[in-house]
Amino acid sequence: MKTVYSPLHAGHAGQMELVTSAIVPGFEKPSRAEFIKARVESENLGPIVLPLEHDLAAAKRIHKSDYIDFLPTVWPQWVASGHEGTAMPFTWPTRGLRGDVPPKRVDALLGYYSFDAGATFVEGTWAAIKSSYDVALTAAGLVKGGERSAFALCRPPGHHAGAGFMGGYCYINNAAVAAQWFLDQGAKRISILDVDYHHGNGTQEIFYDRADVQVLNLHGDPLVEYPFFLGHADERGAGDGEGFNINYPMPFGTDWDAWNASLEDACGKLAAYAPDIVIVSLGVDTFEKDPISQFKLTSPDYPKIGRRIAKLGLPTLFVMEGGYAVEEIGINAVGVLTGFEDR
Ligand code: OKS
Ligand code: ZN
Repeated sequence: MKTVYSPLHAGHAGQMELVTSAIVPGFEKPSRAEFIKARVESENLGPIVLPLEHDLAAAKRIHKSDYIDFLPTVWPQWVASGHEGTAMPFTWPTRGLRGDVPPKRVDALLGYYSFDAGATFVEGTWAAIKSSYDVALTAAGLVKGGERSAFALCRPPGHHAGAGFMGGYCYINNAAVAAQWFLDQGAKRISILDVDYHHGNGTQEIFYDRADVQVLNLHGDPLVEYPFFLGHADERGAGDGEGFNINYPMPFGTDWDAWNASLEDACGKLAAYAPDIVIVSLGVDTFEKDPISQFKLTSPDYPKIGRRIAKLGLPTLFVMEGGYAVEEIGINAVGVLTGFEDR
């Protein structure tokens, strides 16, 4: 299969990250995409192509317009305000505060448009966000054009980004953009299968009341794992979307057998939905050695994921999400893709 990749991701570098009790170098760093790209090459997965540039209309089909317009202004506003370093939010309009009045300072606007401190900006961040969006839409175009599958090597990732907010390393929800784009191109139903370790709260929020996008999410139980405030099993969709959001929260220490049982159930529900296209939010932070995660999948498990998805027999777009064990991220991510190709 073809991989779509942009070198512009690399400008999103050197940012700092707030973790429990410290500020540390970001886990979501450029080497992630470079290790994956190197493995795509060494495994001869297929050609690596650059993205085509797209305007932001497809982003605004699922994101709020003011939120998308804000993103390119962050770094220029940050610098104009006399700041340097990493632009990071620090105040959020939670319960009891006004979430409807945008403040007039960039540091406050960062909080207005986010749910945590995990989506930070440096000079090259907007160009990276835009390139990741272009990568997703270009790969979607390959699938629409008749390819059985394509790999969008997106960085930064997207599944935590909601209609009007960023967070968790995510700004534009690449998988959600692609899903809406397929529908706008004439598809009737899309399934998004999110196998990242973390719940894709943004994807769930965006499609929660809709029947034309089925969202299936396998992840660490939000009672004890990020993003904490969404992803429980009783979240099944609302209104027209009732029954089309399916969550599989799992405990710390989940291994292949237990994880695979969830995947099997999800694939059954996906097949019953009979979508035109499957979008896989491909995170490999389920890996036993992932530095921020608590599942126990091993490298030989990843090709099995790909094989199971291939058995669905549907056009499939893989969109890169998380995974932070950079030494093995290429082996594991590309393992899913070679498994899909049954080799
Ligand atoms: C606190 C930790 C934030 C975890 C973000 C998780 C990102 C991810 N700094 N989502 O799939 O991998
Ligand atoms: Zn993740």
